[in-house]
Amino acid sequence: MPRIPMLLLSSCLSTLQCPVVSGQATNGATASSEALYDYIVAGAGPAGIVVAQRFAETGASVLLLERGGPSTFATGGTETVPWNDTVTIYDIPAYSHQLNLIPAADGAWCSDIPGLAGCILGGGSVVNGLQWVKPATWDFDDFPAGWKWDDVAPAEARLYERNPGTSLPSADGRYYDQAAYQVLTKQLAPYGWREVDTLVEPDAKDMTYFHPADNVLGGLRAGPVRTYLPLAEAKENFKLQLNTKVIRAVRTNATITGVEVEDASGSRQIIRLAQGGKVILSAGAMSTPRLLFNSGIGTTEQLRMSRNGSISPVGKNIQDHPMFRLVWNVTDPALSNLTSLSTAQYLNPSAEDVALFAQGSGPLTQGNIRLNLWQKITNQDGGIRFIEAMNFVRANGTVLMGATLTRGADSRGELGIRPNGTTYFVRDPWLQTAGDREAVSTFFQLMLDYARGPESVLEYSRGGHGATVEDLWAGGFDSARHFVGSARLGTDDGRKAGGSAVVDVDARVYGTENLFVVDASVIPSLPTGNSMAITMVVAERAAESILALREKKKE
Ligand SMILES: Cc1cc2nc3c(=O)[nH]c(=O)nc-3n(C[C@H](O)[C@H](O)[C@H](O)COP(=O)(O)OP(=O)(O)OC[C@H]3O[C@@H](n4cnc5c(N)ncnc54)[C@H](O)[C@@H]3O)c2cc1C
Ligand SMILES: *[C@@H]1O[C@H](CO)[C@@H](O)[C@H](O)[C@H]1NC(C)=O
Ligand SMILES: *[C@@H]1O[C@H](CO)[C@@H](O)[C@H](O)[C@H]1NC(C)=O
Ligand SMILES: *[C@@H]1O[C@H](CO)[C@@H](O)[C@H](O)[C@H]1NC(C)=O
Ligand SMILES: *[C@@H]1O[C@H](CO)[C@@H](O)[C@H](O)[C@H]1NC(C)=O
Ligand SMILES: *[C@@H]1O[C@H](CO)[C@@H](O)[C@H](O)[C@H]1NC(C)=O
Ligand SMILES: *[C@@H]1O[C@H](CO)[C@@H](O)[C@H](O)[C@H]1NC(C)=O
Ligand SMILES: CC(=O)N[C@H]1CO[C@H](CO)[C@@H](O)[C@@H]1O
Repeated sequence: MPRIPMLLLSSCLSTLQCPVVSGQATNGATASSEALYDYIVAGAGPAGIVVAQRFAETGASVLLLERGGPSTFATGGTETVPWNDTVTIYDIPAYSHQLNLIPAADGAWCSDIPGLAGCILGGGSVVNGLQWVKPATWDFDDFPAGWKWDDVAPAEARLYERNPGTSLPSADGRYYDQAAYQVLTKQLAPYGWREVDTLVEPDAKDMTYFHPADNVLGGLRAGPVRTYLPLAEAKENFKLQLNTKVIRAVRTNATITGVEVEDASGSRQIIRLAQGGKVILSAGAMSTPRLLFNSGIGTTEQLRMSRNGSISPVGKNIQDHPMFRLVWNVTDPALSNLTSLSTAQYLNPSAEDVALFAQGSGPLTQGNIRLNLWQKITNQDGGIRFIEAMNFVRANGTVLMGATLTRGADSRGELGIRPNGTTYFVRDPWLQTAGDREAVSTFFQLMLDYARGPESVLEYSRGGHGATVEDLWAGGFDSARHFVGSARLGTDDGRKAGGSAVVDVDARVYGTENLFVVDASVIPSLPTGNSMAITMVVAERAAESILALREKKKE
């Protein structure tokens, strides 16, 4: 392999090669690695792993860079549990919603963004709630031609072939710990709701409920770390490098020549692309914008224009599902003996549950959500929005309903970068519009009406049957951690007046030759459900486009 001379960046050769943002910007990258890559992918989350694997299977040389360390046992993760030394806390489905309570997982979260995301091999896919929600066909309506439902269907099929998800995670065919399911099915029974298998009918999202589909395979957490990464690692032309933080794409005008990275000791290096190579940013919706800003691409406010950046509406369109945690008390004495395992019982499981787990069965093989429900809300002005509620039990005799406002929500936030390199909300993305608040209130009223119905088995925990919509609002809301849109994909080039897109239909950053974004950032509007599956569909579809560019060039 040819040796590349050391690159000294102590002085900028031209303004356009200079890093833009202070704090994260370089002033001391000294060495350059000797290898040259066809593809450098920044971030090994759901999107980054999928695109890197698809590139690697063509025989191209691929470097996948991840700032975090290993996660699952198979990847070298060391956070095993006392009762099984071949599984880590990330492997166990029942730990998915408890990870924030497990100190050993503290290092898994990103520390430099305004919300929760995983900064560990697998990104969100190893720390998330395991909800495997296949996108609805209309979730692609706001994408441009080439990305509509019919266009992405083959990409989806490829994804589900490897990573199908399951509505029945326990191998023995039983559902465990079903208190929330039993209570809610009874509560909904009088009102015409329909039980569906969401994996079979992903478009059934109005007055439907179901056992959630979990991202579980063989009793363990599934996802790209298990279903894609091993395929890539089997190829000699693929390299995964952990504990390596990408700082920026190194560019000369429109051409990217490599990336600047920082290792765990803080030392910096330039890794170079081969001739015709491409850099893919897959750092997630709250971190990819940092990489763009640092590469001189963003809004004037974020770039402090004196540095001659390229103007682009990076961060402008960030969106998320707001989530309300509503606690309902069970009032029906016939249901009062329903109990649910506590967090302590999951973390220190019984010998029986440990033995079941070893067989791929039992409560430890399930995620924590017990029943999902969807409702379509039509506002006074005709606007349509969806509500998804994820239900489980945190205390006996109660149901915790995580009600989230999803597709149709039209609030938009803006993500910026601070001088020290952390990203923050210039404007937060939740419930900024009257229409979004109206839809939430309508859903609250419906649940209160049900609670006051003759056959009700629930009442709101604060205020009981006298509770009002205002009482439900009073509990506040939180992020559902489903961030999208901070580098949206579209044909309306954001460098031009009125344009909003950061990347074109090939996921290429406008104004660059060979810089791409492939992750939840490019999704133009909120999906109807949780964002992991649609992000992986987008990655499969983007890999197709990016590989086709190479073919086009050959011709
Ligand atoms: C707590 C939580 C619960 C969730 N629950 C669900 C759920 O149940 N179902 C669902 O569908 N979705 C859920 N989500 C959302 C889902 O996980 C995300 O939509 C999805 O992971 C987004 O994938 P991504 O590839 O865009 O980015 P990410 O998953 O954020 O991956 C980005 C990767 O890039 C790495 N990275 C970041 N910056 C750099 C850098 N500078 N250099 C190198 N590497 C870098 C990160 O470490 C990470 O590995 C949840 C998210 C969280 C945080
Ligand atoms: C970059 O662009 C500037 C301005 O258009 C031009 O003068 C310069 O030659 C370009 N640099 C390279 C290396 O192409
Ligand atoms: C709960 O009570 C019902 C009768 O009301 C009974 O049929 C059922 O077995 C009880 N369940 C448990 C777990 O005790
Ligand atoms: C519910 O009650 C059962 C039986 O008393 C107990 O084992 C369990 O820990 C309780 N669950 C919660 C969530 O408190
Ligand atoms: C640990 O979990 C794995 C994976 O489910 C299983 O194969 C193994 O038998 C378990 N070991 C023990 C000691 O339970
Ligand atoms: C970055 O700056 C913000 C705002 O000044 C501060 O709150 C935050 O703690 C800083 N973070 C780091 C990692 O320095
Ligand atoms: C609901 O249950 C909780 C805990 O048992 C209790 O504190 C609260 O008062 C109950 N709410 C109502 C309205 O009865
Ligand atoms: C095209 C452009 O914006 N050029 C600017 C680059 O930065 C210098 C100095 O900061 C300005 O003088 C140029 O106008």
